[in-house]
Amino acid sequence: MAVPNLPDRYNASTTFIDANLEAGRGTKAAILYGDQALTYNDVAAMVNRTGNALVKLGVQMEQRVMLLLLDSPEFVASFFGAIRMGAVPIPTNTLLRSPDYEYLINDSRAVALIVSEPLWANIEPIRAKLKWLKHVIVVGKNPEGTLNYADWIKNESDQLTPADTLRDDACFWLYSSGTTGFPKGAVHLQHDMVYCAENYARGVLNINENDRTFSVAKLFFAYGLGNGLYFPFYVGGTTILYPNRPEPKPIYEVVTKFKPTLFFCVPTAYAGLLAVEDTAAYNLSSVRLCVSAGEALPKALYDKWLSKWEVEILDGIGSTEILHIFISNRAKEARAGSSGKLVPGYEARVADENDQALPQGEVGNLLIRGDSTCAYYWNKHSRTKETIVGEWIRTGDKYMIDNDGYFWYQGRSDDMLKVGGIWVSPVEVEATLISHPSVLECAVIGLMDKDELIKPKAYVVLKQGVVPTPELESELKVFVKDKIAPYKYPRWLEFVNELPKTATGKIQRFRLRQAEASKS
Ligand code: 3UK
Repeated sequence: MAVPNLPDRYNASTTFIDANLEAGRGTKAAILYGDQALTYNDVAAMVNRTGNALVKLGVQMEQRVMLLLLDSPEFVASFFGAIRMGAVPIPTNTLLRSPDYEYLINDSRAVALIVSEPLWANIEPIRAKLKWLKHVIVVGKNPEGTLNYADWIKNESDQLTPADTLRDDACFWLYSSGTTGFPKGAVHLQHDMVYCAENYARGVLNINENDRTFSVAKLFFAYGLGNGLYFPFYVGGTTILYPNRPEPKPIYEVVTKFKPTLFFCVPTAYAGLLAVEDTAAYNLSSVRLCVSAGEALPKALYDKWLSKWEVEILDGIGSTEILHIFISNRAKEARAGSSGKLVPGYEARVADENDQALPQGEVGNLLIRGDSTCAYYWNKHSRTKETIVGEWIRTGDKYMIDNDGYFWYQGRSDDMLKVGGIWVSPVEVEATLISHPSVLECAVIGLMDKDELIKPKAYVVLKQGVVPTPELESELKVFVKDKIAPYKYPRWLEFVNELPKTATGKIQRFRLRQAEASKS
């Protein structure tokens, strides 16, 4: 096993909080957040106060606590505070819409929700429909019927003995979306974070206590949670947290001001950063390594970044189910356009449709074995069995391994799109478009933009008598943006007379993809 032996009785908060105090880092900065600097002592006290406040509310071991939080010290304290008292936090995407939250909160049966004030507006209209939710705690100004986070923890003790959890107990969940159906809650165990921190963060990035991390990907993503929280806390480093929308200029400003040594981003945001023309005021000289994940990093972006900022981007592939990156490029050995080589602690198999291993050099389905894989999907037995096969997990990705052991991404085996590093289901976008009174039918596929990054394109057949106009095109895009998470809207929309279909009437997205490919 590629991680330190953990005792049977183990609570993950001890590795990421207590160990830093024991190592004498109590007065060292753990979190930089605007003009605040929180030491490891401050963080430990806040974690324990939050844990004690949850105990006082009557939250029990194994019960879920939903976190709808911007990147902030409160996120950190809620996440580790819940783990410490034995509850199971669920960091949740802050970019979704009320119906999404209604599903997630009811599906998880969370008994408590900790929410940032600006996000409360998504919860208020559905509050009455949340069957199991007993307590709402708001970070910031709180409406009636909810608790105010700062007041809630103020008088609690800053000491809390960790709950008597086991190494293999549930620790936290992360929801992941699929092509059809609702998102699935991936149940991660107490030992998963330490596995990723040791094998990827230490093994590949060589992270150490002098590192300062800044993750453009937010903490609610599996990617951001490692980058911006449990990686730096594993080695007693410092994390820079930024609560706002990660637009290119503010990202550059944060990097210039707070001087991270490790910078984590997604390809779409690298493209956005490279599109900023005047960067004279910005300085990236503190950064020793840049990391990219979430979607494949095109070689052109790697090259442009290297020549502009003289620092490499290490592309690596991870997933919510495996928790973090399991194949990655290494410093000074990166092959642009590839995902790199296996991370220690993980094994890979490239197989055909019958799960038979393929000869090296052929394209097939990627399966991974490693001990950070989630135990199962909550309430979703068939989906669990389709995805997790004994010790192996199907990633849903197509890969080819070259002679030197580098892995080359070849696309998905389903129709799912990664847009700006976040899942978009074409089926959900299509269903939304069809709910517009002018639309008869439609199909959505992924198309490459000028940076070779995938964005959704919709083909729309209008109802009889409806005239296709540029105004209607804009109206339909806005319609989607208003109904579902805005990053899912089609960047291009083409009106067509008919869609390619099978004899049984199923829309053939692959024929649309082929038609687009033959255009270029
Ligand atoms: C795709 C990539 C090519 C691939 C993630 C780092 O993205 C993460 O998790 P998700 O569950 O998505 C997983 C899927 O995204 N993908 C991710 N990275 C790459 N494709 N090259 C890449 N470098 O389809 C994968 O199956 O949202 C990323 C760390 C933790 C993560 N959860």
